[in-house]
Amino acid sequence: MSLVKVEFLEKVGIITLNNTQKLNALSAQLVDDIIEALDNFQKQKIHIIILRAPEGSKVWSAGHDVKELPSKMRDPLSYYDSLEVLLRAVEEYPGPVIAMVHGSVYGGACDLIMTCDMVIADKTAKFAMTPAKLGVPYNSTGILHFMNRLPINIAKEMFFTAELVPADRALNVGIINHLVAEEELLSFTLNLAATISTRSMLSIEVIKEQFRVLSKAYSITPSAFERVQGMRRKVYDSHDYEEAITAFLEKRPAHFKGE
Ligand code: YZS
Repeated sequence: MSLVKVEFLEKVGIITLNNTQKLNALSAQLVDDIIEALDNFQKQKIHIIILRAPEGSKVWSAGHDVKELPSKMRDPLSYYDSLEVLLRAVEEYPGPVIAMVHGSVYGGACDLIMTCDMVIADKTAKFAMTPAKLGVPYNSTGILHFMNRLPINIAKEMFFTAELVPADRALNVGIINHLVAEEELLSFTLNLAATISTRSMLSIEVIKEQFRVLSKAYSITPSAFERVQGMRRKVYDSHDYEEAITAFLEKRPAHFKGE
């Protein structure tokens, strides 16, 4: 059974993450289902996508499925990890992908909404970037997603504190494009999509690709890349990573030792 609900409404493809029992944690199966929905919309030449959770969900998505994170000694966020595959599919979709957010958004799901082209939210929306809570060495492409969207001090605060940023602050710092009343969330998002749909999709497709390519136009030396990977490896080989994942599964706070 698919973990997403797929609709076509007013020229827009709507993908609803629909595994609320697991708080829409981004498991490999949920990611596969989102990607299949995107592929089908692309084949039907549907240019604008809305990504949402079921109406009234307290949690939009709890982030990466922690139960699917590898145990110690393996990179938890390598190139082919399901979250990474999903983020690339959203970035490469040949038209705008709009995140419509009601409820809280954690970790990898926060990276997902940063990767979407726009974010529309209501006052229940909250956003937390959680790797430092789970002892995860976040990957450099993920850091770049935040650097490209937010002032660096704000991005660092999110990563360092792992605290939820409430909707009004998220609007002020630029995480979300528009903060709208709960009852207007869908109509506002559909109106925005309707405006975009009157414009040239040929033009929009290449502009999105230009933003993608130019926002990644950083070069680093091989030794800098290898040094960062080496530092990340120390983290995913550490006691702290193992302890944080175990603590999550045992539903208790993690005790970090810094090693
Ligand atoms: O006990 P059961 O089996 O019913 O399962 C519980 C939770 O274990 C499960 N669950 C998750 N399972 C896998 N991956 C998750 N991310 C996840 N989150 C929750 O869902 C069932 C219901 O959860 P409860 O905790 O009982 O629900 P509640 O008391 O309402 O609390 C909801 C929140 C969202 C506050 C709580 O579940 C929570 O803090 N979840 C973890 C949120 C989080 O930190 N996500 C980040 C995951 N990491 C990443 O995305 C990146 C890799 S990173 O770490 O780098 O940011």
